[in-house]
Amino acid sequence: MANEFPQALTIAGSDSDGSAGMEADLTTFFTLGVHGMCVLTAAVAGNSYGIDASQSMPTAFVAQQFKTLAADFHIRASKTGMLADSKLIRTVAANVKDGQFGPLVLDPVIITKHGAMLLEESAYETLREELIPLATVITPNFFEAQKLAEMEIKTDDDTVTAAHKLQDLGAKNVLLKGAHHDGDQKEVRDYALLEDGTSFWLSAPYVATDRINGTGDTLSSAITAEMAKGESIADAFRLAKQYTYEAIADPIAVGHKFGPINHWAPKIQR
Ligand code: PXL
Repeated sequence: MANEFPQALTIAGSDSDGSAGMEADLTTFFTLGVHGMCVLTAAVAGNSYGIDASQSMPTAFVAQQFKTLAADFHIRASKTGMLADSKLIRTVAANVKDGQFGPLVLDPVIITKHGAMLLEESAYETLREELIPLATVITPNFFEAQKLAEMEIKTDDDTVTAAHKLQDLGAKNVLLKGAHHDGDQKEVRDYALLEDGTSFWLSAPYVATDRINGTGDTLSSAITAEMAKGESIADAFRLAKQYTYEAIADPIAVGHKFGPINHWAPKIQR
């Protein structure tokens, strides 16, 4: 039997509570009908209160995971999550640069919603120089976009400018996720800037809930899964935004504080 079933890869850290990181990525791939594979970069000891400890994988082992997967599978799209430090970023860049794992969705994970650092500050430059130029898609949140574009984002115009700066750094398509910190907020708006210069805003209702761990991982994984199934980038953005909104809107009770989103909730069309 040929190797044609849609296969996607996450290059990410494991989060022991299953709400974020690699676990959220693989759950998203699975529920969207894509076989998920993983290159483990790091692992964190986390629960719904926060992250207590974190450990990076040796770069030689990370490189071996890529090699072993490449020897067998037909991976149609891949994504990155937690990359921890410059050494790991360089290892990942060296292994994805010839495109054998399909187009790359770069989720430039820097910090958790609750303030735990998942990327050393000294590695921002490495991310900018080595990985952003390899990205077919980059999905920064509001905070990450400000760091990587080196500017403040206060208005829609600032958002558009930051997205263009990220494109100038080499990312072909940008989905810049809007802020969601205002209790009176009605919607969360993300800005999409495509390779051909066209752009559009994506909006979903704001849901006031603490159960949003893994939201960014899920959005970037859903984009990756849709690309692995052959959707266009614009459609992958739209489908992923809808999937993520539905997973937030119907929360499940897991843990005492900041829970996971609900990957069973989305009504999936295949
Ligand atoms: O959601 C960002 C994220 C990514 N990767 C890992 C994480 C988290 C957040 O907790 O633990 C491993």
